[in-house]
Amino acid sequence: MVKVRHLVFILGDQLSSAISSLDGTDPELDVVLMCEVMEEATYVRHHPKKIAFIFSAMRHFADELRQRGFTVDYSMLDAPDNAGSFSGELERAIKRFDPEAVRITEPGEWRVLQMMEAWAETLHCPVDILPDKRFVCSRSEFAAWAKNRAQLRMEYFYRDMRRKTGLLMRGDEPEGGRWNFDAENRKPASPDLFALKRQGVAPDAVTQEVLDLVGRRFKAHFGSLENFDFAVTAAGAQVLLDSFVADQLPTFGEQQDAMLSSDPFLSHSLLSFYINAGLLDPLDVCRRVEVAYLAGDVPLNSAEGFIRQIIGWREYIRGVYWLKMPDYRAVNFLEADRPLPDFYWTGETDINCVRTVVSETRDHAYAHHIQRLMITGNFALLAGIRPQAVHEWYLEVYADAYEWVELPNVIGMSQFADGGFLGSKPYAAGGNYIHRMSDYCGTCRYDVKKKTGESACPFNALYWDFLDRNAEKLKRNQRLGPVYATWGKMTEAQRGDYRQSAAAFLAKLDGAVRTY
Ligand code: FAD
Ligand code: DLZ
Ligand code: SF4
Repeated sequence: MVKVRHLVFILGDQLSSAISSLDGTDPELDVVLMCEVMEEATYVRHHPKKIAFIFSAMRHFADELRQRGFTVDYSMLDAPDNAGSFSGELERAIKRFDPEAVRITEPGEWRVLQMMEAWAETLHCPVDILPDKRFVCSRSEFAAWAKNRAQLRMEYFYRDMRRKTGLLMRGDEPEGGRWNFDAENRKPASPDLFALKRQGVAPDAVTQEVLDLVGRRFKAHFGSLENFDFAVTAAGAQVLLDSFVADQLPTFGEQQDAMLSSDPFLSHSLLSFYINAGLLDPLDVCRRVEVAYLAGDVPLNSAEGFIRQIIGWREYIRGVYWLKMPDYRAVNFLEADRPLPDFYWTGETDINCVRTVVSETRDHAYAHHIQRLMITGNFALLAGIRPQAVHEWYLEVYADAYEWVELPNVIGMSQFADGGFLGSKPYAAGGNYIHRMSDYCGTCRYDVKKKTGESACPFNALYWDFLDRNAEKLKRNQRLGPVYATWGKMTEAQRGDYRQSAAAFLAKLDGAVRTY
């Protein structure tokens, strides 16, 4: 048996040469462990593109470490002695290498942290769990910020992160005299928009081998493997970042909330996969965007809007996750209990907006923020779907989904299941909003202008029914005051029509179960 100093265990979303577990490592003394395991691929049935992306990026990262002189003990999924889980693979490696200690960077998921904290005892080997330095705000710093605040609000947290990083700051003042330029960022999509072709990366031999493996082993999972063009190395992701900054960032701000049937991506970056897995560093990405702004290549509303998503929302979401877990996963403020309709898996529905987003999700393992929030999320909220079923769907279907980022976005932001801890009001909207921000309604079998009845857009009656059903819990929310006032001014007959239309629609949904 070989005796090594540290066994450095690197997980599939820690693929960064600056990851804390590699700090101070010596290829002469330390061994790196990486493993593809069934438990991680199936604890929820991830989209095949996500599995392929992670496995291929892991294999490329292992090769890069080997080129730097490291011994990398890498278990492929199909290796005959693969134990199938992080714990099993670590146990086997400890037996082979007898390390003085295991070093690992803290994971993104509570579930995995629980495993890690048990390892020192169960595997009889010291385990050093190191902070993840890829975030601007550490878990303890966020906890200190949140302490003694009755309400958390992203906007104030974001300003602190601007001050801390110096991004888009002129001394103590925000660039342009305002912290937030969202007022300029709500333009609907125009169907004649000229879209620059989106760059992708053709699969190399390593990726092709992974695609064959994933195609064979994960056939039953929701999602298509066709046309896989993800970057799988840091260098590849950097090329995509550069092309986003040159081609899409200038219009990122104005198109941020828009949805267009002919273009699933618009001016979004499609960088979350790489940032979350470690191929791009979030702060480096923001600095790159700031440089483009300072060079006069992109307007401030785009640069600020983009940077806010990363050092504002992304950091805030992660802070809330670690602050509120493990209880956060089970919250259900609105007591929503309907099962997830089958069409979230099949796409077979005549609700055109939902059908479009589900089918784009199936094809790309991606949907942009407003699609996630205002189409599939909004529908689930209005229909009263159990938040934990919605959470599981989002964790399965998106290639950027890890529980630390997905869960607060779904449970808190989209389903209001935390009663307003993360956001100040539910993101609920009727068909008018979708009609204004997209071109989905023109080809829908429902009529967005009709309020009630069988041919009316279902979002319209569901919206009012949602507010009515949850009035006891929501009517004191200040931001909902005007809509409850409007509801109160309607005649009893109008309110009855809305209730009846919603009830008829919901009756059709009931009984829809997962069958894929
Ligand atoms: P862009 O629109 O180009 O934004 C730039 C970057 O900002 C993103 O790459 C991402 O890193 C960051 N960002 C933007 N909004 C958020 C946010 N709300 N939370 C965290 N980071 C953000 N994001 C995930 O990374 N994983 C998820 O599983 C996930 N699930 C979501 C579920 C719901 C219901 C909602 C409403 C949002 C979710 N988001 C999630 C946030 C956001 O939708 C995605 O980060 C974004 O769509 C990724 O696409 P993009 O890289 O093109 O983003
Ligand atoms: C998502 C994922 C998948 C599908 N497979 C693996 C794997 O086989 N090996 C691995 O190290 N990581 C994988 N991951 C990422 C982990 O699920 C992720 O590291 C944890 O959920 C912690 O965030
Ligand atoms: Fe969606 Fe209603 Fe528009 Fe149809 S009419 S696409 S259901 S918002």
